[in-house]
Amino acid sequence: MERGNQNKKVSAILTSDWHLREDTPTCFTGDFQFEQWEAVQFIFDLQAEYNCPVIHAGDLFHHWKPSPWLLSKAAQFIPKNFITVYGQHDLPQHNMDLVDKCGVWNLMINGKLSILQQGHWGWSPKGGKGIIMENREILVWHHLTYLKPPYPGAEGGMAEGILRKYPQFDLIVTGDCHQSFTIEYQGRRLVNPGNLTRQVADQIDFQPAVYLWYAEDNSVKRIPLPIQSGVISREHIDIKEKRNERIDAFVSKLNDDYQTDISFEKNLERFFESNTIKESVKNIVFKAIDV
Ligand SMILES: [Mn+2]
Repeated sequence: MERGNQNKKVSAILTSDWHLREDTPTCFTGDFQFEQWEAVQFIFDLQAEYNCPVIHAGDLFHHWKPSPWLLSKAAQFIPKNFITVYGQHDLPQHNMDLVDKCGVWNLMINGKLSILQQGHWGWSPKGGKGIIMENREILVWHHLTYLKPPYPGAEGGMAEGILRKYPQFDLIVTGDCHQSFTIEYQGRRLVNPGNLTRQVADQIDFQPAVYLWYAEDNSVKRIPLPIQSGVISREHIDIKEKRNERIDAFVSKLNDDYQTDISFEKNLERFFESNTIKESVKNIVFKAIDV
């Protein structure tokens, strides 16, 4: 089936934040493994159809240490010509010095994917080079990027600001923010593909997607991924909210436009960004909470 634009050549498939996992997210009432592997298979088939690279912007696994079963499944079903960077979820204790312990590393040494030199979580593009594809320079970056801040005081940056700040790149593919969007600025483009599967109740209306990228005019086409309907529940959150008036009162003070799925880990990251904490201390904390 032809999904792309018939008279243009697909140069790459853009995707991010697969967060492959063996357990079922609390909000998910359907068959999560079915949904996850169907999405992976869909991208596998797209890659076979267009015979182009698949560019993934980080967080391949939900936890850096996948079980042997999850690792084998990933090795079996990951699309060919798969290129990624490390997200914080891929890194033991969020530490680049420990990469040889993680699942993504295992897939790399077994030839299932390639890992770019730059663009990992915590990296900054100062003077960095992108990858060149069909005369276009591409930055793949696991960096929180959004159209509006997902929560008050969000680190990272606004998508247009990032495009303006790094004019050397024709295409910037970002990961970390679990929303799906693209913007264009003076012929250059940023794509934040968003996550592969819905793993939090706030994504009840989210349609996961990948983007086909056309180098010739730097355009994209959004391709929705197959999903089951009616399998995301807010019930566990609603019950909690009912039981706790104090939290209710707090939540009602928050701006409705903000996502409320900030994790404890995300809060820690924010704390570390805005305070001067020794690397050795961060490592001990991340190790203690097993990220
Ligand atoms: Mn992520």
